[in-house]
Amino acid sequence: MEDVKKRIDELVHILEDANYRYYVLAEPSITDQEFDKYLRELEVLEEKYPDLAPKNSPTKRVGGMVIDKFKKVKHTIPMLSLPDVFSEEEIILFDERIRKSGFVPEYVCELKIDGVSVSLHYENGEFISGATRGDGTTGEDITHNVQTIKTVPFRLKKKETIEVRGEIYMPKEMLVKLNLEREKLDQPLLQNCRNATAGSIRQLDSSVAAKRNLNTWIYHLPNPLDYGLKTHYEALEFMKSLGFKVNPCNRLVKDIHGILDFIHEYHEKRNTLSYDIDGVVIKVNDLAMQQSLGFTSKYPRWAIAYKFPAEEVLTKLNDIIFTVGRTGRITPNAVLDPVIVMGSTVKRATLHNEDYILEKGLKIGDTVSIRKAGDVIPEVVESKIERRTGNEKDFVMISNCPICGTPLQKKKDQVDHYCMNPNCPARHIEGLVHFVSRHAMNIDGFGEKIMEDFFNLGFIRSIPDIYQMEQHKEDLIELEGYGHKSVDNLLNAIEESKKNSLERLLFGLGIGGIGDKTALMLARNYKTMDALASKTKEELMEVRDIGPVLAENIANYFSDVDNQELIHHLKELGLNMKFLGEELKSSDDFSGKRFVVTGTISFMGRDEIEHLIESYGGKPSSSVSSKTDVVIVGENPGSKETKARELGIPIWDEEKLYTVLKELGEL
Ligand code: 3B9
Repeated sequence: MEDVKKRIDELVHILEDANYRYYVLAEPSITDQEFDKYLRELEVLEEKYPDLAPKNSPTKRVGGMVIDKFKKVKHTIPMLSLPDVFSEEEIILFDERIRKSGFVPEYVCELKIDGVSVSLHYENGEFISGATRGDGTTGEDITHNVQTIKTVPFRLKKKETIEVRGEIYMPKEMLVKLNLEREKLDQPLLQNCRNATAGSIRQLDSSVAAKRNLNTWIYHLPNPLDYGLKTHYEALEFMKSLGFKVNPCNRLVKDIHGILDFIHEYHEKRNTLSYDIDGVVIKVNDLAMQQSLGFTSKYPRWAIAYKFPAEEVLTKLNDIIFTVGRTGRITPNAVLDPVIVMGSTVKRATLHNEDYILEKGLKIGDTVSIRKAGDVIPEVVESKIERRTGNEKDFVMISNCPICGTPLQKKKDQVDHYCMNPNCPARHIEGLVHFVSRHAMNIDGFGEKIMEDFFNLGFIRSIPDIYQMEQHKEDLIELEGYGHKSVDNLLNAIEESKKNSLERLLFGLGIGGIGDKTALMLARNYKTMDALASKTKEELMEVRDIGPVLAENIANYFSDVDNQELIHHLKELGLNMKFLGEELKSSDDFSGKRFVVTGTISFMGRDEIEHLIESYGGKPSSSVSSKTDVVIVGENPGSKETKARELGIPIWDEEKLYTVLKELGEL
């Protein structure tokens, strides 16, 4: 037992040290394989001897902890924010005001990270808790999510009892990745790193934050005098020496010139940083000086935040083109000479609707300014009227649908135009989107937006067109947002989808009344498309669960010549038309995990839940033990819930289960 305890301590030490060297110092000391080996050894020991598992174990960093609500945390020392200034004049005034009080200050310049403020507490060098700023007085306990951030030390290099504050942020690269995923799933894009960070740490389940690659910069020590420190810069150095990630760009400067140099330097370097900054923070270095300058009702008098102006670049508005959404809504889009704004190329920008364009008075041929104020989505700000040559053309809203020619309509008191033709081919977008969607052909990287683009460009107007996209490869690469790699990936995914089992194709065709479950049942029963297509209504009705309406729909569908041709065409294009056996679905939430369901779940029967868990490769079981990964708790749960809480096993309430199943498209 003593040996085990010693080994656990040793492993914790090795892993945390490796973590620190890798993530904080960026000087890896062991290989990933070694790290994984030690981590697994520790996991095994902790599983076998749960009583010996340390509270702050590196195994906690992988996430999986679920809380049922955010606890409020009162900040003993308030968490203040900073007054914003937008010009260099205001910084000069700030400096003058301080010097007029009789001080000769030195300043510390820091970067203003576009993230979320956090307070971290340690006791005897051990990580205890993390909280958001909230309103400055009261924040929320986000310990479970903070634990997953690799740069937050679990053990300090000295056994201090201490609070430090800083910023949690998401690297720019991660936001891009996340938005690519969200685009595929047709979820709204995250506007900036701050929103993405806030969304990640406001999750009850820490597995989300664990996957978001969150990071920290620590910049404030609330009780510097307790550690004999005299300046803010010393406080930064001290926090660094304890193992915190302190930004290496921080700079001690002598005077206003040093401040302005720093601002200019980082305005330039801004796009080369791996994280988003929205400005620079300037603080009086001397703590005694800070103290005598004091506070206004809201802010310290010894610090300000200079905000960078939003980057605007000029380019030419070559055209305004219209796209039709699957609801018939018409959207005007600016076609621009490609320009780089905040590090990414912009060729198109949405102009929302007619009013938006008229309010801005945009003309085709105008030089326009484009802004991406730390945000992801580019915006046309205004026309540069002084650059007009007289050759610009007025913008005229179209009056007919660009796809079917039907006169457009504007709904009362609304700004958007609609094509109201229910048979407008643009409406087919819906069917096409359904065909490629996750539960149908599951073509990775093919969201609604992309389908709308391809439809409007005329590349895809029917299902077979999807399988003839190769011929548009070069055109696609030319388009905004579809690089070589993403086009290759998409074409590969399309090719792969040909191999899908019959039920996916059946569901994808959108035959009235055939949901994914019915499609699976039909595929299981008839094995091939031809067998199904040859059945009469009466024959179909012999199968359990197929009623007269559904049977008729199916028989009608296959007797329609157009549909027969479609299926023939798809066969020629190489699509599989056979049932390939039961498919195992997968999900990080379920796969390989042991579940216990207890109590009554209002929206689903116990059997059905257990069946779903199994279909995702999870294992339902009836009793709670240390091997249980998740306990799903419904109404009147009883002793299993108590046991789960005692063992610290993650608990999903109805709401959590609902969210997970909803995300998987099971509800
Ligand atoms: C109570 C960087 C940011 C930042 C401070 C920052 C945001 C805020 C701040 C922190 N980036 N630095 N610094 N790089 N985004 C300077 C406002 N300081 C405080 O929150 C703070 C709080 C203080 C002093 C400072 O003293 C009091 C003690 C008791 C009552 C009232 C004040």
